[in-house]
Amino acid sequence: MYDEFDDEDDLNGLPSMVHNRVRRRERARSKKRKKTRDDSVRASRDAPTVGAVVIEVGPGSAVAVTATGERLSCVLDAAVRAKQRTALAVGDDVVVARDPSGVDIVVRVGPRRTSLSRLDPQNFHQERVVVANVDTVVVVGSAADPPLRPRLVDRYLVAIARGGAQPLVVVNKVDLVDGPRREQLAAVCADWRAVDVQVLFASASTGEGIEALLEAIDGQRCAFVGHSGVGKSSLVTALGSQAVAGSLAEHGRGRHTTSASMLHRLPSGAEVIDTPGVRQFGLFNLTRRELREAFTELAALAPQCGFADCTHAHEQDCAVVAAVNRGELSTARYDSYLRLLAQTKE
Ligand SMILES: Nc1nc2c(ncn2[C@@H]2O[C@H](COP(=O)(O)OP(=O)(O)O)[C@@H](O)[C@H]2O)c(=O)[nH]1
Ligand SMILES: [Mg+2]
Ligand SMILES: [Zn+2]
Repeated sequence: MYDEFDDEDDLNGLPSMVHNRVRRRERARSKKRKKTRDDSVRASRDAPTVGAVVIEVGPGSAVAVTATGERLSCVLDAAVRAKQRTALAVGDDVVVARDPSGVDIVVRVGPRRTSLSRLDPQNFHQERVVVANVDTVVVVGSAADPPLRPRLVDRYLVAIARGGAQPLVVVNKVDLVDGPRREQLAAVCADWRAVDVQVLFASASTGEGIEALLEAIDGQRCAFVGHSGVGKSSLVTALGSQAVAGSLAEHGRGRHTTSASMLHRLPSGAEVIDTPGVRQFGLFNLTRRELREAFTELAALAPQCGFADCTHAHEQDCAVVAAVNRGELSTARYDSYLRLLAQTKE
C-alpha cells in the first residue's frame, strides 16, 4: 500500500518533521471542530431552501454559489459533516437551508455525475473525494522544477477513469527546457497520446499553450490536479481567472500556497477548480477490474492471453508480456500497471 510513492523519490517518506506538523495541525483542527459540534446545526423546519454549487470546502463549512450568483457562506448539517471527506467536495450540487436565524446550512448533497477521489494521506483506510461533477480533470506536471513524474500521471489517469471524467495532461514550464529535452518529454507523453489522452505543452510564464488549453476546456467544468509546485495555480491565473473574493481562503490562510480546492469562473465561461498540490496520490480500494479497464492498451490484448483471468504479471502465454518484450507496448506504462496491480485487493 505504501509503494504508491513509486518514482517520487524525494517523497518516499515524508520527513517526520512534516508529519508532526501535519499531525499538530490536524489536532488543532479537530479541537476546533469539537467546539462547534455541540451547538449542532439544524435548520428549522420552515426554512426556505435553495440549490447551489459548492465552490470551496473548509472544516465544517462550505461556500456555495446559487444559480443567480449569490455566494453563501454555509455551515454543514450534522449528517453531512459526519462524512465530510466523502460526502462533500468542490463541484457538488447541494441544497442549502436558509435558516431564519441568518445561518445558511448545507442539508443535502445531490448525486454526482463524476468524481475524483484518492486515499486520504492521513488515513489509508479512508477515501477522500477531491472534486465532484467535473467534465475534465487536467493532470498538470512540469517539464522541470519539479521534474515530470510519469508514474504519478498514470495513477491519476486510473483515478480519472474510475470517476468518469475525461483526462487531459498538461506539461507546464516548458520554458525551462531546451529542444532536445522537449523531445524527450514528447517521447514520454507519447504513451498517453497512444491511449487517446490529449497532452498539451504549456508555460504559464510565457503564455505558450494557454490558447490551446482554453480551447480544450471550453464550456466545461474542469479540475487542475497534480504535484505541488508544477504551476496549477499559475495556469489558472494565466487562463484569466480573477481571484475569488470573499472566500474562506481570505481568512488566515496562505495566499501563495493553495490550501483548499476552489472553483473559479473564467471569462470564457469555463469553470476551473484549482486544487492543493499533493505530495502523494494513492488510489482508494482499487479493484483489478478497475485497473484493467483503466489500462486500455493492455485490456485490448487480454483476449489473446492464455488465461481468461490473466493479470499480465507472471502467467505463461501472456500477450501483454509478449508485446512488452517485442517493444510494442510501453515498458513505463506496464511498470505503472504492475505497481498498481500489487496494491489491488483481490
Ligand atoms: N519557469 C516557470 N515557472 C513557473 C511556471 N508556472 C509556474 N511557475 C512557478 O512555479 C512555482 C509554483 O507555481 P504554482 O502555480 O504555485 O504551483 P502549484 O503548486 O501547482 O499551484 C511558482 O514559483 C511559479 O512562479 C512556468 O510555466 N514556467
Ligand atoms: Mg496552487
Ligand atoms: Zn496476460
